[in-house]
Amino acid sequence: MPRFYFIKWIPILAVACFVLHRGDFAELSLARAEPSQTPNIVMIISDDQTYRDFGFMGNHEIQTPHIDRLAQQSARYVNGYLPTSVCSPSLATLLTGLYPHQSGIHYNHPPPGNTALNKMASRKEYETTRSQAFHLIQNVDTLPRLLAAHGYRCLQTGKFWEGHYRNAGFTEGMTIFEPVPGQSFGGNRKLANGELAAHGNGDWGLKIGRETMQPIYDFVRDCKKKETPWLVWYAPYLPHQPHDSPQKYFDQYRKNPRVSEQEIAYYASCSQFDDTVGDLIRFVERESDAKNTLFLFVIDNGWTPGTRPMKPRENFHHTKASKRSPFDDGLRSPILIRWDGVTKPATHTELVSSIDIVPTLLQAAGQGAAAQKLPGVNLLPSATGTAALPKNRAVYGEIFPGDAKTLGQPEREVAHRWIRKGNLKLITAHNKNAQGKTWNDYTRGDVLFDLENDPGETKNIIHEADAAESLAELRTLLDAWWNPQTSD
Ligand SMILES: [Ca+2]
Repeated sequence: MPRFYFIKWIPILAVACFVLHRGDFAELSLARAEPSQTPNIVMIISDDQTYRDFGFMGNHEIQTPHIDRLAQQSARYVNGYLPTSVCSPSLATLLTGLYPHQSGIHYNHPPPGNTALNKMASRKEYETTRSQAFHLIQNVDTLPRLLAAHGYRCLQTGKFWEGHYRNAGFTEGMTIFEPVPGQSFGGNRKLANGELAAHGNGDWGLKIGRETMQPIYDFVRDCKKKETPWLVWYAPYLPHQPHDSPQKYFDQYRKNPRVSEQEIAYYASCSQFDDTVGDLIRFVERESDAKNTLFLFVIDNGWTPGTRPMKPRENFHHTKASKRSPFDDGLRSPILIRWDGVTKPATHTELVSSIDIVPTLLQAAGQGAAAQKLPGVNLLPSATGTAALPKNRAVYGEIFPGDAKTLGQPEREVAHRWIRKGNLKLITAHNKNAQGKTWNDYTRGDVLFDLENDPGETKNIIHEADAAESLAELRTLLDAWWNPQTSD
């Protein structure tokens, strides 16, 4: 090669090397910046815990160090709401991304209701009757069904009201709609002929957390070995009653004069639950790939201990204004999202809802088209710090009796609708009886609260003149969301 040729090529080679070099770096930085399209997902769902009852939410007496640590590492949505305040329909929203009136799953117990189900003569009759509602979950694009269609393995553990885990599209699970001999803390009903039936709230799945974490550990290890993305539904029957935690959890609170008798057993169960969350997260950090795992935390509904004791003596009734009610003690939950290297630890004070969780998780798993069909908002842009949430968003929900009289007619069953926008919350009353009472008599008619000045929701301002304009706006928004008109 003549010398001038070589000289001529030097700058070109140098530029090519530089470009290649830059390209290498670009590829590396791209690999760091672009999250996996198939992150593993852990859904951690507390059962019956009031939104305040965590260290990170301002309760200085309760001990929840592991959830506090998760919160510290997460995008923290501290003003989260649940569309409804009782187990089954709230969990159904976390499976379907739909409001109860949209999925049709607005009850704990399908027709003819809990009392009538428990009076049935045989397990066969009980199971046949309860099964008549399972088409509602079988015929919808649930989160696990959509993920499984894209190569995920999805494990159900704990609370699950939809019969066999396969009904909701899980590929593996613990709940099989069969009673559990000898299980004392839930899952069974004893029928008139002495047979046990699966109560419908999780049966074998309820062993998770209370007795063992092994099914999750085995599942995650196997998925890792086979390089399969996975989803874990961890919804233990905690801190749900019975508040029968091991003694060490009671001992944490017995000597604290600021913790009342009725709080001790409940707080003990909260701490027991918190320990299991710590075990689960540590396991994923140690044996799986925490960098490629999205942790999602939410409560299914609130539960505030009242002062009235129950049997056994550790148990107390909950306040009327918490579980099942249209009030904040039943309806609020912090929502936490931790995805290391993708989400940013930060506190978000805008209103969000558990209706946002399924679209957020679908988006994280690269299924944006499915996410966009749902009513919720994708929280990832705010969680990653790339876009703020709207400041003036309204959140919505609905309260139904625990027992459904009918399927497919939510307008005939709904007891309350509610909307919160800014500091104002409107609760409307529906399907009143002849005495003008709604189910459980939570409100007589519609009520409006200013949650900034009245967080306990005790002062109804619906007739105050200066609230009239806001009230009209809330009514318009609520009706545009869902107006439950009956045909008669
Ligand atoms: Ca619950």
